[in-house]
Amino acid sequence: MSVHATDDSGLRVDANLTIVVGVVNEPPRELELVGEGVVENAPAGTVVGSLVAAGDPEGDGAVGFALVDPNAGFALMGDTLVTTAPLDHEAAAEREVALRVRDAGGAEVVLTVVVQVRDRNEPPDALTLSAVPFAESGAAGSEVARIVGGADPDSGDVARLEIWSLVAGGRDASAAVAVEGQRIITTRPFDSETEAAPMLTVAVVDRSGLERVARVALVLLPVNEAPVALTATNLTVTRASTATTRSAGPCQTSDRRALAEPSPPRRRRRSGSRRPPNSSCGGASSCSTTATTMPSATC
Ligand SMILES: [Ca+2]
Ligand SMILES: [Ca+2]
Ligand SMILES: [Ca+2]
Ligand SMILES: [Ca+2]
Repeated sequence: MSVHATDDSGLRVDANLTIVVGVVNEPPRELELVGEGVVENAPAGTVVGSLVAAGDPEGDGAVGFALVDPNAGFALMGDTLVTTAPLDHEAAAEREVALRVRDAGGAEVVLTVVVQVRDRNEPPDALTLSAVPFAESGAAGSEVARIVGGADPDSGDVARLEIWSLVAGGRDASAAVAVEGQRIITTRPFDSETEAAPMLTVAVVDRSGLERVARVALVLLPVNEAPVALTATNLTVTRASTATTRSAGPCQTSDRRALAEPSPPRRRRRSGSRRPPNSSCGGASSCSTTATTMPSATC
């Protein structure tokens, strides 16, 4: 390099300068992660890829890597990057990992690689059912259970809710309940005498068929109900004052009269006298009937 200097009177002097550029070791300028990333939810220790440094001016390459944050979900095995915990694609589809890269001359630089966390279909979230007590004979639309959870974690996937059964096991399409938002409601009245302790099974199923199942015992409250019409067959009526009972044969007129009217006080019979039969029941104190509806049936 040539330089010159000139004073106020115009005198000038020229000189040649030589600049010597010293050699300084520089670290690599690039870092690549060779691999296909990792599938979400893969177990700890899954290999993510291999680290390859490049762009070192001296061409001496990298001799060591170190994680800037050793608690970021990754670990190093030599120049191989592995996971230390399952990763979630929906939480972060890409993860940046900062590494300290050192060359053979000891020059260091911090460079970053990007880990691709690949998606996979996952089942719906856990499903919880809580029973809501409801009265028998109530109108359709009564709430019997409430749903919590069951959302699908995958983007664009919507799990559908299905009623599987009102009894333990199996899939009963004839269930007398339906889904209304986060509620399970009746589609008809229930009867506590014939449907005591119904067990409800509900599932959420995603588009690929992955499912979560929940069960709950419904709380059906009995209601005091009016008596229903009484029908009797082969009814036997026994007069308390006698010990014998007949169970066969239709009632005769005299039987009805005897049962409908109070018996007169008994007179003392003379010794040796005999009471004649006074009815077609042969004097029996009881009879049977195959009819009909109480209380019109008097025998
Ligand atoms: Ca270097
Ligand atoms: Ca996920
Ligand atoms: Ca997923
Ligand atoms: Ca899914």
